[in-house]
Amino acid sequence: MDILQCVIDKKELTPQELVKLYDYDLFTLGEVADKIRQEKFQKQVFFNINRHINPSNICSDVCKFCAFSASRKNPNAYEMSLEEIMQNVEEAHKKGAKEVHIVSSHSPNYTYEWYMGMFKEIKKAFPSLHIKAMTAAEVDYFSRKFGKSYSQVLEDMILSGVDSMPGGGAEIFDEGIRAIICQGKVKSNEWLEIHSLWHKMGRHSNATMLFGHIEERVHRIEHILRLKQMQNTQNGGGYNAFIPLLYQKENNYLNVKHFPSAQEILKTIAISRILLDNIPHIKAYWATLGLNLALVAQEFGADDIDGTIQVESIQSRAGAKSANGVELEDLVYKIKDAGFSPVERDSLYHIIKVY
Ligand code: V47
Repeated sequence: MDILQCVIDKKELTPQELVKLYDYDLFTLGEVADKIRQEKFQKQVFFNINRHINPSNICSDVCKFCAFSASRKNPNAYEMSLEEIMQNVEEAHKKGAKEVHIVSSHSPNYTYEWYMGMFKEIKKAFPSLHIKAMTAAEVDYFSRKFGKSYSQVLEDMILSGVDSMPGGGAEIFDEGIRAIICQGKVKSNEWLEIHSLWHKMGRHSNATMLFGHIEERVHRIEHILRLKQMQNTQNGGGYNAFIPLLYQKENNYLNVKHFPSAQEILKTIAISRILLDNIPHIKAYWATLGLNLALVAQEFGADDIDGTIQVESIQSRAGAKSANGVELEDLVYKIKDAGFSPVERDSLYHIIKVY
């Protein structure tokens, strides 16, 4: 059976059948993925001017892949005050950021009111700034810690000024793998439920997949299929982008010795584009891939690269070269040099400027 042709013909296949997509050579997969990408977005590469803010790294959870958490291998514990966070936001705004991406550890110290109050302060001071904040893992943590339903937490986020949700905390949905790499964290069903509730409230989010650690190819396929299925349901339709996050192996407890090859990485991105015909954008997150591979990924189905970031603390602690973000000028230059058209977008993919 020609599995790739079956997928193109929109035939329903099992994960065990779909995993055979990896047996095709990279260029065959790339050609199909690129055709879909070009039909949707031609030669555009989307990015935004954004700033990542991580209020604290003191974490109640024990995810083995994490090098950011001060409760694991990071000796530099910190906790930002509201004043410090506001200084960060102001600086970002001055540098042209249209979005702040706020994700924290599961801090045992911040109160619910303090956290929601932080969003309110940001929105009050910078009403035009898009707040992308709170992964589903954080929503689940808040719900358990403060005895509130998911809906209550999500409603409070909206009332406090959160505009959209990032895709973090999804890791890999397979519960067997989750039990090894992130026991105690939000379960896959709950992760999906939280995003579904958020979409039902008329809001958008992204979805990530952490790959290249101890998971198998079939787990990636299953992960992608569960997102595809949810996006198809009545409450779905709210995912803007799928983001395959390449695992970074330093300074953590997972003890993965090897990085996947560029071929395996690009095949994973191409397969994501081919299978996820109902999620508009595939983001090649440059902080995990490196800027050059993220640009090559644009020829294999990806159409987005994330943004300037300014400060990056999660992946860089685990070995990525992304600690200081990337200058807008360099990003634009590299996208053009790769033969693409750099398109600055807002957080919901409205075009702001074509460079
Ligand atoms: O969920 C943690 C990942 C994620 C490692 O929605 C690691 O636009 C690689 O979700 N190697 C948080 N990854 C970041 C995230 C994100 C990033 C950029 C854009 C968006 C978006 C979302 O970081 C976590 C976890 O999967 N992570 N440790 C590591 N060692």
